[in-house]
Amino acid sequence: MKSFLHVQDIGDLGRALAEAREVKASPFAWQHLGHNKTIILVFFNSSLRTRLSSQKAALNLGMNPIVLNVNGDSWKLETELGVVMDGDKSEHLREAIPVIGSYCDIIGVRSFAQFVDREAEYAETIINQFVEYSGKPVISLESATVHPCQAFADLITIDEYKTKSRPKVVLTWAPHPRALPQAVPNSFAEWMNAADVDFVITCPHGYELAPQFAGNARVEYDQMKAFEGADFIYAKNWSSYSDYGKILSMDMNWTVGARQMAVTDNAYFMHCLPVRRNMIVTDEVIDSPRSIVIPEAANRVVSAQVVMKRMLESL
Ligand code: AN0
Ligand code: CP
Repeated sequence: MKSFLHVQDIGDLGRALAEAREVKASPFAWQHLGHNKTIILVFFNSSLRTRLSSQKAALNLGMNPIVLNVNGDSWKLETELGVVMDGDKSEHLREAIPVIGSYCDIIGVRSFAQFVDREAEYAETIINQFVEYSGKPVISLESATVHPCQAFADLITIDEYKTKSRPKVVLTWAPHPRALPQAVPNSFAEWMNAADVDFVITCPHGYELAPQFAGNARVEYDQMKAFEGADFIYAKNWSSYSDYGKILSMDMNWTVGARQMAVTDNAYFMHCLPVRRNMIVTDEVIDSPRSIVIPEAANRVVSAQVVMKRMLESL
């Protein structure tokens, strides 16, 4: 695997889930693969789960992880080509990427959307420069439009908890005070569309995801209707794709609470975290026995480990 951004990069989902179960049952069985191998994790943005789970996955595989916090530890990096570098950025990605590549065997990159240029961000220009100029396999740790390690962990979690062969999975928008990227819902939609689930997206008008991610998923603008009979509720805020990066609603009726959960089929509640309580979800729902946000986060080690294992096997 040369890069991990999209669901197609992992190949057959049944096989990937079987491998996830093996990795989870025997996390240290592939320590030889990572012997004398190094992964560099480059963070342009904050993280708790991705940073720790990626390092843990690398350690489980016997690999040495190195974390670089751009904007904190390193020179500020220029990402635009052709600019006169007379500002606060001391180094360009064109040099930084091959240098990073020369120190490691795999690279992970976190680089959020900044809502400046939709076309450039949806072309994934930053992470694609890593793919092009590093010569090493590259993992998206949430790039401008996707968060595949999260979506894979979400699929693993749904596979573990489902009690029906084809569960109903609902992705619901929920309010948030700051403009957030579309990466998490984009990837979740992409992966659910590829999985054997009955997938519904519910959001206010104007929050429709980009067509390449929404695919043929059913879109329901009435949240209560969408929740009827659901087996999994996946909450997330995102900003508008059509009115790029804008907050169009702060309607607290969309906050997931007991009222909406009551019309589901005793659904499990999921969220990628970090979550703002009583904005996205009420305390009552996230603290209920049907909330699986912690095992979901724990599965981030498993998804990252399967991806790194595949990359090490193909070095
Ligand atoms: C980020 C986002 O919504 O993309 C990261 C989620 C994994 N969330 C925040 O910035 C709060
Ligand atoms: N879910 C997730 O990616 O969390 P972090 O932003 O803390 O890494």
